[in-house]
Amino acid sequence: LTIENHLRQAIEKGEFTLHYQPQVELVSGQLSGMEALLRWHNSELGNVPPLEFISVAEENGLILPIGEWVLREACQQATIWIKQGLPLQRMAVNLSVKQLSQPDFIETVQHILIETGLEGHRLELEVTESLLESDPSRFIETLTALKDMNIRIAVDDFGNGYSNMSRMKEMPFDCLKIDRSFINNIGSGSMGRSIVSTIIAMAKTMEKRVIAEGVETTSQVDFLRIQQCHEGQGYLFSHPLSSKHAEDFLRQRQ
Ligand code: G
Ligand code: G
Ligand code: MN
Ligand code: NA
Repeated sequence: LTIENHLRQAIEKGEFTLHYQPQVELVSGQLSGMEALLRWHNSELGNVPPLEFISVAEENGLILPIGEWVLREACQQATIWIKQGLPLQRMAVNLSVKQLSQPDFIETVQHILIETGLEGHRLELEVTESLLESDPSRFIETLTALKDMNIRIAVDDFGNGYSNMSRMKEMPFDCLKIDRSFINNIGSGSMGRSIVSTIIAMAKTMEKRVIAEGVETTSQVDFLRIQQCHEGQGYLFSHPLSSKHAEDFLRQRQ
């Protein structure tokens, strides 16, 4: 069987799980949220990394049911943790541009929030910068409708793709996630640092929150704090965790 055939059956066979990676406020050290990350284990293929199967799923349309499964599962889990009084402010979920392009996407999200009992302000949706490449205006309506539901919108992998200030300004984003390749270069010279501080300054000019991805060292955190980056995510704080380990992590922070 090809990866595609296995992927078709993966939801009904219960082969997907979510892992959760903590996001931390850099000044207070408090947990701000968790990002849900999709994991696929198939008995024949073993663990297949998202980078390998998400592009396949985007090509054959399976990203729609898979993405819906992810959103429902992440919202359900967030509701459970919040009801238990655990200190989770927000759950972040990755979206494919394909999902956002569906005419019924807003209805789907509304339905899942009602079904799972999660309040809109507890949800953050991550879209990639590639959204801005073709015709970003066609997404403004959808993003605005999400904002009207108090959902936060984050631009993932920021800095990697095409973006310009004027287009960015028109888009109703709340938050920029600086791609980890830039964070990785903080320690390798003044050029790497000045790129990061420029991205942060640009985000602040646009009045967006900034999250640094792929934070691995304390010296990176020190630099990011001085630059007044709001939040960080990365192995320094925690690897992505299974739901059980994520729950333990939340309990320790209670
Ligand atoms: O840990 P990691 O290997 O999970 O993630 C690799 C890539 O897969 C990241 O770019 C991440 O955004 C993407 N990814 C992880 N989970 C999901 C998901 O549920 N939906 C989409 N569209 N992308 C995801
Ligand atoms: O594109 P997105 O931000 O959704 O991707 C998240 C990916 O980054 C996941 O594959 C996750 O496992 C990975 N990741 C998270 N923290 C770190 C880190 O500190 N270093 C590295 N190298 N990868 C990380
Ligand atoms: Mn992401
Ligand atoms: Na990213």
